[in-house]
Amino acid sequence: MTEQTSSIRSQCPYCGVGCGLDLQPPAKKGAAVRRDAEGTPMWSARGDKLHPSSLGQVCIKGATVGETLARGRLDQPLSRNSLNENFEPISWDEALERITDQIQSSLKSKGPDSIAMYGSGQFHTEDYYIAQKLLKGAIGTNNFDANSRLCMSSAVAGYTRSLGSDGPPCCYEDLDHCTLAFLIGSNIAECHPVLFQRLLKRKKKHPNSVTIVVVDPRQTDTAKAADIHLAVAPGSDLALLHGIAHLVMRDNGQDSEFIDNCTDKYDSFFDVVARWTPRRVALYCGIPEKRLREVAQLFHHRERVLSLWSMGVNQRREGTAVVGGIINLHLLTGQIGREGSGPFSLTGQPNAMGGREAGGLSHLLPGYRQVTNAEHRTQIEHTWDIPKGNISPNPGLTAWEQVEAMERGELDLWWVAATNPLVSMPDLERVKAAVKRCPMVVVSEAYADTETSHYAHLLLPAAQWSEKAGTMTNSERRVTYCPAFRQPHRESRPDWQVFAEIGRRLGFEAQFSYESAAEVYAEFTAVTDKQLCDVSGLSHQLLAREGPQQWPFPQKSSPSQDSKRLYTNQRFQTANQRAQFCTDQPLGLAEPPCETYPLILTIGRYLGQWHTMTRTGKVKRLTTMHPEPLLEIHPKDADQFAVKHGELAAISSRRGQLTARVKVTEKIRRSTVFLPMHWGFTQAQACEVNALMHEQSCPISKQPELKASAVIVAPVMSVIKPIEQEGKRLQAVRRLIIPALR
Ligand SMILES: Nc1nc2c(c(=O)[nH]1)N[C@H]1C(S)=C(S)[C@@H](COP(=O)(O)OP(=O)(O)OC[C@H]3O[C@@H](n4cnc5c(=O)[nH]c(N)nc54)[C@H](O)[C@@H]3O)O[C@H]1N2
Ligand SMILES: Nc1nc2c(c(=O)[nH]1)N[C@H]1C(S)=C(S)[C@@H](COP(=O)(O)OP(=O)(O)OC[C@H]3O[C@@H](n4cnc5c(=O)[nH]c(N)nc54)[C@H](O)[C@@H]3O)O[C@H]1N2
Ligand code: SF4
Ligand SMILES: [Mo]
Repeated sequence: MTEQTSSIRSQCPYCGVGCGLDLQPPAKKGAAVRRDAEGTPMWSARGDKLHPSSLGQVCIKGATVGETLARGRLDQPLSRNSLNENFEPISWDEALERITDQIQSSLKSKGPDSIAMYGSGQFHTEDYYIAQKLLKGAIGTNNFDANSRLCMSSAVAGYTRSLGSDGPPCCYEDLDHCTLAFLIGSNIAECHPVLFQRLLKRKKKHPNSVTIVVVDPRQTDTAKAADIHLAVAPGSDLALLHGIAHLVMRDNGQDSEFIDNCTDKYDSFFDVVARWTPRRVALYCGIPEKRLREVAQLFHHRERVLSLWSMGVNQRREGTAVVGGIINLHLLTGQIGREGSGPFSLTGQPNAMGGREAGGLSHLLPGYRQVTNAEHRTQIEHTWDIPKGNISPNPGLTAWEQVEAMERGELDLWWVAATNPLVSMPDLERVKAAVKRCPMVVVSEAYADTETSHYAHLLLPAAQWSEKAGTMTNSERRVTYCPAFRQPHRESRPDWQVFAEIGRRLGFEAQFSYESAAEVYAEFTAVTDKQLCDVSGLSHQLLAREGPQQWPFPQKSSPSQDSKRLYTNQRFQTANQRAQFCTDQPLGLAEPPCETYPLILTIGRYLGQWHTMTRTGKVKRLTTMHPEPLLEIHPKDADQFAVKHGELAAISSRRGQLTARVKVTEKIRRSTVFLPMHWGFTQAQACEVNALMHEQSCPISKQPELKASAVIVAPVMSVIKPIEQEGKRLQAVRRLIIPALR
């Protein structure tokens, strides 16, 4: 393609709000060419006023995306035989032949389950669709999983258990109509900023129109805007939700008609909740009973309750149960499928939603189908024109199970694409040891020198967003067409094209011959026909012409149709169309605090950084905003553990230790400490937080508890330099850690 010279519209490639961007080419008639820090002509971004999800708004990450696109990229395929050697350039043809040979020999010697791919919510839907078709259809293993396993899988499992299917029922407009916004385990001020601004604007204009409740162990910027902040103990949310239900029932606030007509298992739910009396809940969660009662009153009396959640809920070993606890409250009060109300998961990545639709987890097939369902497998085998029985009936390895399989020496080929697991997976030392056992690790990456590249044998340069056409679905089920408007960097190629080429080389010529991403999308949309996530009426052409559309969007739909909310008829996706109450008992944390590790470390995000910093780490404005990771600790804990504001502390868990600078703050509850996730081992300010975290996960969603592990904090003996000069010194300083308490 040639570089576009006029402005174009696309979806922001960062968070799941999925804002519309209006992108301007480097040079406009008569104006100077804009350049990035390396002097490369640079596109600039502003909010797209016509995008219905964001109405012209953007945050600082979206606004600076143009600065990240060309810098520090991976130029060409690189290869080496062992991790001790340096990489050598290799042609695409040789690289693809190497992968094909490995697949064929593994198929012969160990079978299809010795091959696995780990993809990403930052794929376009087209990349996702071809990736899982390659693994599940051509290779014959369901070992395709994505980083959504670390992110949204508890929401997926929770919706499915309660409502019969995945699919967030709400839309952003509900933020303008709700009278109670109940935010639990979500820091939208930093992580979904455009939605936060929308809510805040309304609150400022009509302070009495909406009450905001925030449940978070930290007083985040989100919590600062709340009418009530419940600073719960980490891992106590399910008891809190049961406690709210208990009080609503005690006051006769349940919607009996809705419960009778539209739900099952209310009696068992009643039995579980009956035990969670207000005093017991207040003690368990570490909050004042009065506050709990106030929140229950709001749930009872407010007409339109909107619950919003993200990682504080999903990343828990009882994540699915907590999601069930949230949905329970909406079933109890009949608050679902109506304007301004419902349970609404905020998706993390820009296209994790599209991934779920395209079969992008190891238990899924396209169109919200399941690999364990024989009818679903037959339908997909028919579409793909592959022999009956080719798709395995067993769920494939999830993200962490892929690591365990490498540990046992069972994987021959691990293909990582559009994710950086050597930063983002739990228990990193274990991950490193496991990956070293895998004979062939392929990493498809847009940028050079990511942490995961250090563990690769083969590096494939990926054309990224802006360089390839595709679609993405945001948190409110809205699909946006993202056109290619820049030349792919050097030898980089779109991920889907690479996956399709492997499919053809494996002998599936007809199944993987596509002229364009539009053709891939057409095949995908057709298989969603009559499914809940029906997008069979969409195409690249329609989206480019009519703009972003929400699903369901069946064939012959009109772009002006109303797909704002699911379940408006109060019929659900279960076999008897009734929603199910969940009856789980709270379990608490997998690794509770103890005498040796008396504090709970929680990990989250900063407003100006994105995950492992491969993109946002290249923007000066953003790195200036957050020069280094800071350990947040309550003054009384700082005192007890003898660490001081501005100095370095050693943080240790059962799995490892690291150092970080201390920020003493009353904005975190006692016995909880916080670190950001962003700084991997290649960063000057390296802080490998996930070396401390454990892998214990929810048995239903298989999502690891990335939000909590037990740690101890101790001072570090060293000369403290000002932050700017510190740089790589942090690493040297590690050796000086005094692990014991003063
Ligand atoms: N700036 C920025 N924005 C992002 C991202 C980014 O990297 N940077 N990433 C995107 C992605 S993929 C995701 S998944 C989302 C994540 O979005 P969020 O989930 O909002 O972000 P986190 O900071 O991971 O965690 C949210 C909050 O959970 C709280 N928490 C910890 N433990 C508990 C608990 O036991 N109970 C409760 N109730 N709360 C708890 C933490 O204190 C934290 O404030 O953000 C998206 N947006
Ligand atoms: N302790 C703890 N751990 C966490 C979390 C937490 O809250 N706490 N959050 C978890 C969550 S929710 C998430 S989503 C993960 C995120 O963790 P990751 O997915 O590991 O983080 P990213 O930095 O977004 O990685 C995406 C990679 O894809 C590359 N890339 C960008 N575009 C393309 C493309 O088009 N093609 C290819 N092939 N590559 C591309 C980027 O350069 C980058 O290296 O972290 C998880 N880990
Ligand atoms: S809120 Fe999310 S989608 Fe919107 S501009 Fe910011 S990062 Fe992009
Ligand atoms: Mo995420």
